[in-house]
Amino acid sequence: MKSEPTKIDSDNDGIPDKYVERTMADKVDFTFDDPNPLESDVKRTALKRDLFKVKKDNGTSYGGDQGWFDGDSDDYCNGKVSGEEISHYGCGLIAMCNVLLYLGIDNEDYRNWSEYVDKNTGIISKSDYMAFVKTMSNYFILRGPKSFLGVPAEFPLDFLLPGSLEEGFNSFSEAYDWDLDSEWASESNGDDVYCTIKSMLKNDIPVILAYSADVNNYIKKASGSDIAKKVFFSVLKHKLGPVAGTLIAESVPTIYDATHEYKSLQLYKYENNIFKEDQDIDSHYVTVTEILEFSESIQEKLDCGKVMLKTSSWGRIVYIDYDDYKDAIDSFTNILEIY
Ligand SMILES: [Ca+2]
Ligand SMILES: [Ca+2]
Repeated sequence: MKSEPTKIDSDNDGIPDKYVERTMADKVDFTFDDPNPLESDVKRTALKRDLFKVKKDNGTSYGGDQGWFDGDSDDYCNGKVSGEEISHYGCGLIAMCNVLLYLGIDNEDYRNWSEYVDKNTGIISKSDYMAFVKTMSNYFILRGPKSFLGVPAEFPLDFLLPGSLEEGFNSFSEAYDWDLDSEWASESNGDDVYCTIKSMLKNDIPVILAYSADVNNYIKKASGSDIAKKVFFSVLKHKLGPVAGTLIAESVPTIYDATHEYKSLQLYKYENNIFKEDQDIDSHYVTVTEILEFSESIQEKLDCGKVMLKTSSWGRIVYIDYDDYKDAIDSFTNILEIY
């Protein structure tokens, strides 16, 4: 293969053979010369169509934004939760609404409600999006403290506190005959989780990704206390009987390594042709829409890791360096596999 002067991107990796600022600024993904014009430096695995946009008064957002619910006087979750609480803790619900609305764009079988994304434009209005969130909030049950709406849903003792996200999704799937199942992915193998994200995107299903540092730190602390043991024991005894209950309750404090401090996760934005640090998160759900794998020379140019996950968070595009995420995977920091 020879670099063709008439073709601006010989290897089709989104990086022009020779970048010309005057004519190409708005037309190419990366605004520099391709360091390897005949060899792909970017591998993308993306949804068939990009995530839908939500039309607001001033422009559009990338998926939904929990911030819209701040100051909203409506009640959510069967009247138990305020709009303000959705704005603080509603990221899991928003991520689920993003997935449900996306699935229904091209497949009417997955569209069992009145609000949906316009198939031609890939746009939904903000008022329709918010009405959809209100309806869905009644199906994704809150358990325990209200903040659990906004944090990863699987507990180490998940038979006591089943995660409402996968429960909600599975009950929809069953009610509407969708033939889809969901469960939280492997807790120990970052490579498996990566393959799962990839195969879901190839199957055109957005991925709900959860990250939790502060919940882990909290439980680590609480699980070592006498009160926590008493509570765990009494619940387990009630569920399982005294013998099995005691055995499991005793093992709870060992699930958490007392010396391990769970850290927050750095998010990145792509701006002026480089990845820059954005906010970092302690506990959050985002919607993954694309995987970007970069060659070494591109990682240097863009100042990023080998694998960057493109996600929707607060209605914006932000990226996660998968190497940062991979090491943190456990019961709370996990992805919702839908298959
Ligand atoms: Ca190229
Ligand atoms: Ca190239």
